[in-house]
Amino acid sequence: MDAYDLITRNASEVVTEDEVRALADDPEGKRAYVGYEPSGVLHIGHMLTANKLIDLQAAGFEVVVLLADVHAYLNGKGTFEEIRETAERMKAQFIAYGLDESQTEFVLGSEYQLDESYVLDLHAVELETTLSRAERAMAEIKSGDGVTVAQAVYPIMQALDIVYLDVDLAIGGMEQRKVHMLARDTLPSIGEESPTCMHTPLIADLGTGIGKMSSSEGVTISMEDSTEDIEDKVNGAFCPPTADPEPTDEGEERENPVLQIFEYHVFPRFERVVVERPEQYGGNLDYDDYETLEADLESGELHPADAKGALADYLDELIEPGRAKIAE
Ligand code: IYR
Repeated sequence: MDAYDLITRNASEVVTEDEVRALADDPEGKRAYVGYEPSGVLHIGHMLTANKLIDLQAAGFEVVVLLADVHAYLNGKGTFEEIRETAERMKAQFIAYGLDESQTEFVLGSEYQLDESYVLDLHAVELETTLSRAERAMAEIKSGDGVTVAQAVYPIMQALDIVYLDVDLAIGGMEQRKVHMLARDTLPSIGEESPTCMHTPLIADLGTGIGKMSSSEGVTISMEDSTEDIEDKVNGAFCPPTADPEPTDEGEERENPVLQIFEYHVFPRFERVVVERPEQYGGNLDYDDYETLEADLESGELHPADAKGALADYLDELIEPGRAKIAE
């Protein structure tokens, strides 16, 4: 796979393609980052952007993980002390998941976000940003009802992080896209370049395939899950024999979360995927790419129950090192 294909594989959106191509042409020394509000336990959404960071490391990028303690505080996630403690636990789980410690720079937001120059730049960008734009940027990120002033400051700080961490590429799930668009539009007003961004897909709710999987509602998978928890959750997942399920009777769009997890979590991390089956049901199936597995599910060659069994095993393998860290 060439560098551009590796850097952009499984991305939902690249802003812009030309800018990412320029980075891919000479990735050595280029810096990419993802920011996370610290939470005690990694869930499958964190793992998805982490997969992209692992791709970027393989392509030669330097990777920065921002443990966004001030952002979590502004979003009502607890006291500063609680959030900082959580950040340490989160870092250990990222390393257990596969981010190479010697190649990853972990930064706590409060290390630089309280500096005078940062705060003055923050106020300069505040002058250029309407409240309604900040509110729209936060729609998919904010917690709780209503929007606080703190939550309006949040996306502006996120934009400034790109400048202060000196990164060439900002990564986030699709829910971060409006914050990044705000950054592209407003950073030039303080003499900075519009940042290059890339967004990873959101996985649908495991049980229904509707909407996005969330840690606050529905079924999610996290590093805290036992092997049995993962088996139960995956066995209960929505998995029709197609990658493109019909909408519900109410017209809600649906995805196949089992296939999504194979595509975005399993194939990027394993060279081959073996679906074990007894000889009497045709014996094992062996895949080295996602597309063939999808085609087999659609044709009926691969039964959803067998696909789920294999998915639970591979997810368990991905989660095990983090689970062991949490238990320490
Ligand atoms: N908004 C992110 C957290 C975050 C991301 C970045 I990139 C930052 O520079 C700061 C915070 C979230 O929703 O978790």
